[in-house]
Amino acid sequence: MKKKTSLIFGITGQDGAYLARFLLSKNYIVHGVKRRSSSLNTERLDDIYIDPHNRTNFYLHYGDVADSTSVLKIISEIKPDEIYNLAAQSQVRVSFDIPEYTADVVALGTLRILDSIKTLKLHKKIKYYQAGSSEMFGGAKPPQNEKTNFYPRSPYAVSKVFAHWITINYREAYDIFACNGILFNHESPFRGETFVTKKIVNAMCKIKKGKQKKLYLGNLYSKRDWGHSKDYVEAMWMMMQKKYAKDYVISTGNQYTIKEFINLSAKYLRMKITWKGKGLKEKGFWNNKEIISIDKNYFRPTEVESLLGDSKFAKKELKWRPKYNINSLISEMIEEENKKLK
Ligand code: NDP
Ligand code: GDR
Repeated sequence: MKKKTSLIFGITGQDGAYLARFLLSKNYIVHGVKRRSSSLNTERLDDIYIDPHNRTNFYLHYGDVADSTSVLKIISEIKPDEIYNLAAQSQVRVSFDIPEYTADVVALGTLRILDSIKTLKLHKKIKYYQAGSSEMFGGAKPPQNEKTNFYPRSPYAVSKVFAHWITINYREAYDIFACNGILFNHESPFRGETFVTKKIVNAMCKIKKGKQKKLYLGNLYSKRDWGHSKDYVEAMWMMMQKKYAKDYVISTGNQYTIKEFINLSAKYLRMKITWKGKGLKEKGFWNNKEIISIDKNYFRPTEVESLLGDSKFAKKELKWRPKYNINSLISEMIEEENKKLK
């Protein structure tokens, strides 16, 4: 049987790295788009990015979703069966500092890919996946599912709402198989170091080994529904195997505060944290040492307080089930970080 060809925008990120491995395991030919950067950004792909001269199933191309000529050129050359658009300036806090850039990449980047498919008349061949986010629900009351109204609370989330609706618009207007995954937070050892779970795990491991003194955080009381990236990239692929494109919420259905995430990580590391004080003065102690403090710079101008996904639709239609829970997620992140520290 002819191998399927996939093209991943955002292949160098957390999900891109897991999705590439997953698709290779399904016998796909995988193409990925990487940005030019002054230092290497392919660290998460190192073990699959072996000798480029002896490869027949994995290829990287320079490109940028802010540059429509590169998007059009890559799609017209590869003519993939499936496109996964994972490219984004994905840091919510940073989107308040660089709102225009965030909108360009997240909102218009999506449009550039969809419009290339249309312009190249590849709408009958290519299936398109859009990386939507629970951040689009923002201030909406939990639990959130496909029928919940969006209430985005950051330039990032507003841009993702545009991306969501332009995906539906191109599906309806030009008959493109284009689906939106509305994914709740998902983490892993590959998670970027500025996201809260990875920041906590890395710091706690280092503090335990005496390699770091303190961890500074923002809001400890927002609640998130955290899954594992490996489970979530499988859901992306499952959506793309359906006959008709639809939109699906992907989540675990369990939520924890940031403080609970710290306590669970500490428990796994056998560190007993004692909490004292309130608000900006709240502090975490271990062995009578102050190891956690609040820094108001990590707060957001508008916060998303409570995300809790209801993914019954995906469970029914896709038969998707997460394999990880919060404890196996945390233990894997800690084990991998400890290996690095050795
Ligand atoms: P990452 O931030 O780890 O990865 C983002 C990827 O996009 C990187 O490969 C990055 O490249 C690339 N990228 C950034 N800007 C551009 C650009 N202008 N042109 C081309 N590529 C670009 O995100 P995740 O892997 O965690 O998430 C994947 C997608 O899913 C994102 O769209 C994110 O918004 C969305 N999402 C993520 C969730 C999560 O919890 N992880 C939940 C819901 C949605 P580089 O490596 O060079 O920076
Ligand atoms: P989020 O993830 O904004 O949900 O977006 P992040 O891990 O950045 O924040 C989660 C919550 O933790 C609070 N928080 C802190 N966050 C960070 N980054 N750093 C801190 O020091 C800190 N202290 C407290 C935040 O205020 C927030 O409430 C992620 C990204 O992957 C998006 O791209 C994706 O769309 C959503 O998840 C679903």
